[in-house]
Amino acid sequence: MAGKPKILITRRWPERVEARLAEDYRLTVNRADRPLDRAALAAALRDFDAVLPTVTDPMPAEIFDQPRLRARILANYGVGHSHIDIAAARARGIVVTNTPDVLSECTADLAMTLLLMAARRAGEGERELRAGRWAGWRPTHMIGTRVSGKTLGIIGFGRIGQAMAARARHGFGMRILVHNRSPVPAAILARHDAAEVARLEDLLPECDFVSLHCPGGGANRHLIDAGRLGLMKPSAFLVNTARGEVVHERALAQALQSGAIAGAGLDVYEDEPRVAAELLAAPNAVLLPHLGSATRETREAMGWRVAENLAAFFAGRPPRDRVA
Ligand code: 8YV
Repeated sequence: MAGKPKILITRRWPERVEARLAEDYRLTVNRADRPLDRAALAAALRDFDAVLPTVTDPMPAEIFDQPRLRARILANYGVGHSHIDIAAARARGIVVTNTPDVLSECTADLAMTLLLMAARRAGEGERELRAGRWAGWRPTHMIGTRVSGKTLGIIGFGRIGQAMAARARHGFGMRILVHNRSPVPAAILARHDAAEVARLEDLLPECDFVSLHCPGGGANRHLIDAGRLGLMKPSAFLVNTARGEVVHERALAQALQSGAIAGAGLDVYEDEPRVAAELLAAPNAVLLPHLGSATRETREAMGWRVAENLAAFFAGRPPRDRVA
């Protein structure tokens, strides 16, 4: 038993994955399932061979600034890793892995859910009905926006962006425009009849819907700000299932309020789980609590993917999903 690596899961995980990890490692689980504070995360880096964090565990550079660290790997549960200062981890010789692929389909499903809900005013309609305010059918009641055949701009054309394009193009006959930090191979664009637009400023005015699928973190912080929201059509909708920091939240709330854009569907926020009062007050915003990957199948698959990365690392092989 003493020979097995000591690992920490910072939140509760699907039961079957926890059970398996408990067989293979000396496992500690944060059974309270509340976010660990800075001191607890710093202690985890001193006390465990592997820490398995999530989006609720901010790990800035300072947390690695301790004389003696035991952790050799941060096997992140999730594809996004902007909560971890990768450079600081690397500088201390700590490997970082993530869980790509297994959550692409479900996250794209949720982005499409938000797009449809915002366009068809599904949140507003449900709130009206549940409040007993529905006065019955009429030709002018709660008129929304047609989705089929419209133009969708996808910002960030990685795995999730492509899964979104597949749904929009082949399910809804949408025209797909793409903006990506590096050129997208022609074969991938061809699969979705997608056209690449080099400048965001040229893409935004063309779109009826804009969906964000780029990474979070410093480089993309406030990528969508007041200026860029101003380039969108007043009839257009913004969907964000990427990271809250990609959108300037206050500017978005203002754009929703002034009618600079027609609506938004959000799954992620700048300061989760806090949601700005201005967004809560906006009837044309559909707001979900970071549910992108929240299906039984995907959350288990994410766990198995972490387990695979850990097994490789402790066997001395390169983990499949190494990001640092
Ligand atoms: C998770 C996600 O909910 O993987 C991601 O990047 O946003 C979601 O799948 C969460 O971030 C896991 O840490």
